[in-house]
Amino acid sequence: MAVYKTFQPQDALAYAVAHTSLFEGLDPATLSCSEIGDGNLNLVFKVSHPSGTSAIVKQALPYARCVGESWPLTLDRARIEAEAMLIESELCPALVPTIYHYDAGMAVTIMEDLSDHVILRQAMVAGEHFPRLIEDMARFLADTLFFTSDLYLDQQQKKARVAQFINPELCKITEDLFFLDPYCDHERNNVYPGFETRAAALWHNEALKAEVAELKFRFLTEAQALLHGDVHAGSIFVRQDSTKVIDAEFAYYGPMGFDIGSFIGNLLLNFCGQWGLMAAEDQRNAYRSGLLESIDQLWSGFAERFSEHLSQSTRDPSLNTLRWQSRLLRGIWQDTLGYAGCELIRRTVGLAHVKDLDSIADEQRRLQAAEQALILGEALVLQRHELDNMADVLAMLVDKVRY
Ligand code: SR1
Ligand code: MG
Repeated sequence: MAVYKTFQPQDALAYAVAHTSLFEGLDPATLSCSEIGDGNLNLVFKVSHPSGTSAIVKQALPYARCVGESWPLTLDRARIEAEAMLIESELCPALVPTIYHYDAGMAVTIMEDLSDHVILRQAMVAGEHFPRLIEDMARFLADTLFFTSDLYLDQQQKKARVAQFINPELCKITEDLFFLDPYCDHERNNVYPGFETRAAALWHNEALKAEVAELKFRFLTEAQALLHGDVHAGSIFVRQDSTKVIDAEFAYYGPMGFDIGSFIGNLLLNFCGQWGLMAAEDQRNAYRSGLLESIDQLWSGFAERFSEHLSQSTRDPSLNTLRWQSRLLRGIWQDTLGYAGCELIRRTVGLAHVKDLDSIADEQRRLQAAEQALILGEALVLQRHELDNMADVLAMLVDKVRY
């Protein structure tokens, strides 16, 4: 196994030339490479030739990039990411970038360059719409969650997979950032000036903290399926006719509703952010209605496809009972709402913010949008057992949110 060293652009270029056939026959002097990463954890290099041939070289750093060397982080996340993406691409080949090569020792993955796509977060901040996104994400979630679970895998194979994806350090980040920090006066928190009193109200909301404890315990203990583990709007590339899910380094065996809820939470963060992002009221209302329709379609698309898998592909005869399967789906629904609520809260007052709120120029509007995110987050966590269907959720939402 190669000995790890942190890449400079010239190292990434030489590595891509040596480990893929993409640049064969091209003069290396005509290739260029630059570091283009703006994520929280890794280095991302783009190697390209003027003819258009290109690749991404992603390398994990031995620490969290957004904090620095004071936050050491395992390089094993590069292996986990590549192996999870390989499983996802077997299940949903069109929805994951092609992996050309990976090397656990160097913590490097070389993959398809998606420069003809844009990051969903940027596009949604700009109020753009992608017609394939919701159907593609419903499929990605239903297929990856069903086919990596005990519903489909042989029980020995499932247990080997759980071991393969033991991911303690990345899980610890989620356990802390989602379920601990926002509910106490943690030094990692990032609270807008003028929002301190509102944020502090979370620390003393005992009913909310009890529900968050329940959701955290499920995150810690429910090895239902191989999760992507970080399905936020920065982990999805979009084009009008294509969707690609990237960045699976948080993958582990956890509760299915975590992935679905993370994605819905990000649609709702954009919904809240549009209060301060889109100035024209009519246009804003139409865009926000579209987002709510998308959330509705996402859940119904997921539930329909997952139910088809349940009825057609459940392999364990003891799990093949309609009565229990509808109970399972009900549990996934309640988890989905709860984790969506946690995502709204942690992105508003925790360490890792989102541009949907942060880029609102008008300070008062930004605080109002943040307030909406907290109100919705709290309601989803607290009311997830009473909200029976998406119509109930949307009615609650319209009631609580400022138009
Ligand atoms: C220190 S990592 C902060 C966040 O970035 C990742 O994408 C995850 O969402 C994590 O919570
Ligand atoms: Mg990421």
